[in-house]
Amino acid sequence: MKTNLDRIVKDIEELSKFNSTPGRGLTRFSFTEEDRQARNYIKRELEKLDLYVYEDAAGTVFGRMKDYPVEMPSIMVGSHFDSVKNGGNFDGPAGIAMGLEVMRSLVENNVKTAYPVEFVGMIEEEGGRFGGGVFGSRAMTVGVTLEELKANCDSDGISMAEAMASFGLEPEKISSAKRSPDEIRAFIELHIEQGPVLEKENLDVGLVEYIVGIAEYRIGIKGRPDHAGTTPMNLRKDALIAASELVCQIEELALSQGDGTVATVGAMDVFPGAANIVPGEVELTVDIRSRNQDCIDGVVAGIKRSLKDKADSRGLAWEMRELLNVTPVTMSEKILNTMQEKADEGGIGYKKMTSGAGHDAMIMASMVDSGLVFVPSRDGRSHCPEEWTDYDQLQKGIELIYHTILGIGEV
Ligand code: HGY
Ligand code: MN
Ligand code: MN
Ligand code: MN
Repeated sequence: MKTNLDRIVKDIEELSKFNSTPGRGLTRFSFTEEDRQARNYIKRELEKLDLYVYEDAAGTVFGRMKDYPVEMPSIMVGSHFDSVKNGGNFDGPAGIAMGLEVMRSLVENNVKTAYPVEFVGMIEEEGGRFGGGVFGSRAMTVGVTLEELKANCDSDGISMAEAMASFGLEPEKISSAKRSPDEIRAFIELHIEQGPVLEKENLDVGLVEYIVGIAEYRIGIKGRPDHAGTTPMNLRKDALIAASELVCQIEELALSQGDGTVATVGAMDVFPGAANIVPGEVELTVDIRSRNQDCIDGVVAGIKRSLKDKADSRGLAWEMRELLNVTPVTMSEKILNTMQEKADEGGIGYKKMTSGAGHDAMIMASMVDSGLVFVPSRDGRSHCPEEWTDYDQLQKGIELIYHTILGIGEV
């Protein structure tokens, strides 16, 4: 083993302390005190290695090897360090621990890689606070606009731009986070599988070939709040009835598409939200995923038809705001082949997989050669306090990426 298990354990355990819901899973939202504590831990670890440590305008943390020409593209390794609400300790931090431990091991073993290796720790991948997600990677690749930062608000109505400014960032400079493809030689992420396959098949790692496309929307349905006792049923403009019919139709739309298409209404708010008031307004989210873009488009079109029918028949208004729209992605074959080679050499059991979860790697893959390694999730659980990966399994994934990086120079 070239990596150090104790340091990997310490990274996960230290990062799990920066949590706004102790005892009720891990919650670490972007641009909060918990974010600050986590990023300071990460920066301290990077600074021990004499790396060039910096942040971009999106708040992504980088740690780049110094002794290479500045214009040389880097091999980026890492993941995200924000979390969902009441989530687990490994979704994101497993990849952060990988990035830190790979940097430590390369520096410690005085390895001269063909390209400078650069740690990357991103934020707001989950979209847990502002919706959408994969923010750090989008800022680096397709770019994010100041308008988006002003439009996306958290549940307290604070916009991303305001949160970033009070966090000490400069949202008006967000376009400076955009990189050109020739600055990055490759991006490699390690992530927990968040599913049951590797554990069931007793495999060490998953080598991700494809990542599903994701379309995420916030839908608003506007009717009219009325007295629950005096308003006859046929005169109501009840937004919740329409929303409830829509939720059932979304399930049918997903089932009708095939190709493993899934759709989820994960959140719904009813306004004013009192027992004796006819619901005047409903806000709901819908998250649609498939490895086939036509299927995603089919569900979206079906939702719009259904909303239009309801609006016409019930006298309601509606709007559908896109939060995220990423097409299905194929990971770099060159990197996948190198991973396979190194896994075979290291006696690491693997299978090629499609990811049903979204990751920063799917955004980076739209611009540069990208690879994604999964490590097993106990009982396939994730986005919950039960989320767990055995540390020796995590270390095997990290070892594989360490050796893959050595191989990329030859790719
Ligand atoms: O939603 C996802 O798939 C990822 O966990 N952000
Ligand atoms: Mn994640
Ligand atoms: Mn997640
Ligand atoms: Mn991810």
